[in-house]
Amino acid sequence: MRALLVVDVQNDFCPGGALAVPGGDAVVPVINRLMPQYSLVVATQDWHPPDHVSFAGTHGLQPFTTSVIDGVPLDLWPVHCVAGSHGADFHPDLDTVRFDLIVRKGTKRDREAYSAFADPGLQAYLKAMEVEGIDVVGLAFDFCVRSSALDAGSAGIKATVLLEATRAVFAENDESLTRTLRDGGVDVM
Ligand code: VGL
Ligand code: ZN
Repeated sequence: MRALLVVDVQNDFCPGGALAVPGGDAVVPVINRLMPQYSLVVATQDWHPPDHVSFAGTHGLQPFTTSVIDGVPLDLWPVHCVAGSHGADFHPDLDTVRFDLIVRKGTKRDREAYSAFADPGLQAYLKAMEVEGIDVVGLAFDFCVRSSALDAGSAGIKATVLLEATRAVFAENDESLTRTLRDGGVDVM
């Protein structure tokens, strides 16, 4: 079976949101059209505590920088997708009734989690549902979509990123990103 993985199509990643991805909301109608074509649809939500380690303010640092914190390099962001906030809600036009499973990630204060597979639950679920391949869509192409697609491969699930249904935060990386993904065994189309 093939499943669709809808990554982080949340208000904060759409125009007007705290960590807006340029054109992020444009993926919504495309994803709504895709979902009925899959027998299984899994959605993720970035879901952070208010003092999450990825928030620049937690460290008194500037967002959109990378810092080494406790020995590990970490991308620092504005406060976004705080658990239960409007920014963490799915985009209002997204057909959420199509979701079979919702995975929340980045829920632990001290741990960043870009990948839907950061927690072993999703891999176990997909295995139980006999999913062999997933198509990955949503936001953002250069962070959570990328990381989820690469991790799927390590979990033994063939991943394909559908370019028409994803957008990047930093758009200038699109081509090198596609190369990185293909080198990691992910199809991009
Ligand atoms: C994401 C930055 C921070 C994403 C999440 O969903 O791609 N990016 N948190
Ligand atoms: Zn986040």
